[in-house]
Amino acid sequence: QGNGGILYPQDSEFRQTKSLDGIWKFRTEPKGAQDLGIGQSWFNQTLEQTGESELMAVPSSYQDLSQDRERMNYLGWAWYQTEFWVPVEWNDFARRILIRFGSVHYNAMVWVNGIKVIEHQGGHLPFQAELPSNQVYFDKPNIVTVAVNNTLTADTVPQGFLTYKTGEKYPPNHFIMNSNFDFFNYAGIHRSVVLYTTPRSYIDDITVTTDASGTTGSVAYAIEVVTEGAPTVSVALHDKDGVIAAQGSAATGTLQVPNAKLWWPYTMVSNSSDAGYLYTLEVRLRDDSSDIEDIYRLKIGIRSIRWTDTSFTINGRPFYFAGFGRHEDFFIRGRGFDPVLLVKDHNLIKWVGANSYRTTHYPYSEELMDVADQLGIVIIDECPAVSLTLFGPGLLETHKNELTRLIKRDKNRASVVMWSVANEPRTEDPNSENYFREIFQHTRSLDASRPITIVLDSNYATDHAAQFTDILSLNRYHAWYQDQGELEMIGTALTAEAQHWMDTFKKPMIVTEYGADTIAGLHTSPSWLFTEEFQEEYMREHFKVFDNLRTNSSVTFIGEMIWNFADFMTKQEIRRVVGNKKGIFTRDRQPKASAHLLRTRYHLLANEY
Ligand code: BDP
Repeated sequence: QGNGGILYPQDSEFRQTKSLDGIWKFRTEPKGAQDLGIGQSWFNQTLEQTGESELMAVPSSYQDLSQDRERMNYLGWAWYQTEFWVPVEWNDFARRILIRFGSVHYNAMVWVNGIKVIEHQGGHLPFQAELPSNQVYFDKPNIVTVAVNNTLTADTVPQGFLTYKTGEKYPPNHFIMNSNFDFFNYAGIHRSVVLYTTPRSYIDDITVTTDASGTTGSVAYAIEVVTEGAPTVSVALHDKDGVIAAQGSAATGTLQVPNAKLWWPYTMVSNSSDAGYLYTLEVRLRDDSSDIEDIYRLKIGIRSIRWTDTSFTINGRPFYFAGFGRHEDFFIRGRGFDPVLLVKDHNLIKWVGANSYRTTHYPYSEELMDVADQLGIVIIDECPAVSLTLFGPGLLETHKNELTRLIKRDKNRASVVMWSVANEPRTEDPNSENYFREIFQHTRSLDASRPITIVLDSNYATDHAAQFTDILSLNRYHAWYQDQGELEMIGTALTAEAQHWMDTFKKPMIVTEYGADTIAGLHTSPSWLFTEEFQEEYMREHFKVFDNLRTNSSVTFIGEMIWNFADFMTKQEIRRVVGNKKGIFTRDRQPKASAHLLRTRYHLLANEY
């Protein structure tokens, strides 16, 4: 983990991909018999031979597909299995065969034909293993078995805490997993599984940092290759028409692009075809020890990001975030990747006129990030460190590793303009100070080209982490969690607070969350908590404050993101009626009255910036 590149698999002259998505076999373990499958070597048998097997879709979360109530609360290893053929032409010593998982939540072990090929920890980032050609069959089906464990601990991100409930009111061995985050702990093989090949001498990683000054763009690049002989690397930057805009003939260098077509957020250009302009960086590798060649084509946007204590600009123009917090969440598939939902969501985002979102509270799929790049939507890219508490050394190590891998995956994306290292950690705890000092240092050492933020719900006077941030990101629920229903206090509270944070830390500020649970179709007049009328009035009060802050010269206020884009699933608790209802869209993506209100505002804002 953390070593080697994790480029997205692609087909090219010298590379091939084969999807393993589809209907797999599946089973869980009997309650209280943890680790039964590993003990009985289920990876050496078919799941039918273990005595139980049901159908499971890949990718998908496994919870919502079953009629078994226990499945929703299941904790422990869940077993997946399928068969696949490897094309006989892949049986070639000049080729590597890999199996790659877009994401599996949370711990995973993978066996191919009974041999363990990888173990992996972490729910939202890709991982892969090479399959040695003497371990795969070319003349009969291969069997892949994946064991997935959704148990979180004090050292995982996010954290979870197993709690055994004992005493006469509980049955024997009664335990649950507590967590501080507000979304359902969906688990399973959440993103696509791909078998793919590369040449044996191959392009392992590409790092690109772009800049723009006037009409000239620059693309600094570094190519990492793994070769047997001496490598020759060359790069060519093609525009959308395939015309070569610049070329380089070394593994590292900087390409100058005169009259570059810059990557712009779609709200900042009048012609939508100018939004999200992507070049293709074609990287070629030749290995002189053989005839081996490799080619990888990476889509990149050329743009500049600059920030100071009083500004944030894209391509030299001030950018104001008008966006959302979101979730990868939908009926039945849970957190499983769904291209249908991806397209619908981005059509809704554009319909509302939002220019940005934060990948609350974990890295989203690579397919989704491609769409953001392509449409010109701005992303604050968040690591899965949500609601951290108890800042121990094990947690720090996991957290740093997740950041390393997130940045490795998303570093080349034009859409990503900021890293968010955590959401609502308990930063009133003095131990959080050294912890986040190290987290910020680590993140800066990996990428100095983007600002780094931490999303806080703390108090400016007792917070220990805001001092390290480039941009202040605040989550606030005035008149909702505190002072419930007292809409008239939003203006005074938020204005005073913004001023305090600004005076103390002197950084640009975004309100990254504010919101009110709203049951679609529930109406009262006058407004009352949970009604559509209340959500609208609550938003209007915030808009007034945001507009004052935007024009207040003593505060650099650079954005507002409503919580949430759509209703989403949470754990069971009495403050959540089948999930969190703060969406401006319902979970099935229909607008509440608030969506129309936000649409008017975001379109007006787009005219201003
Ligand atoms: C914030 C969290 C978010 C929750 C939201 C809420 O960042 O994950 O869903 O509150 O309570 O504290 O609706």
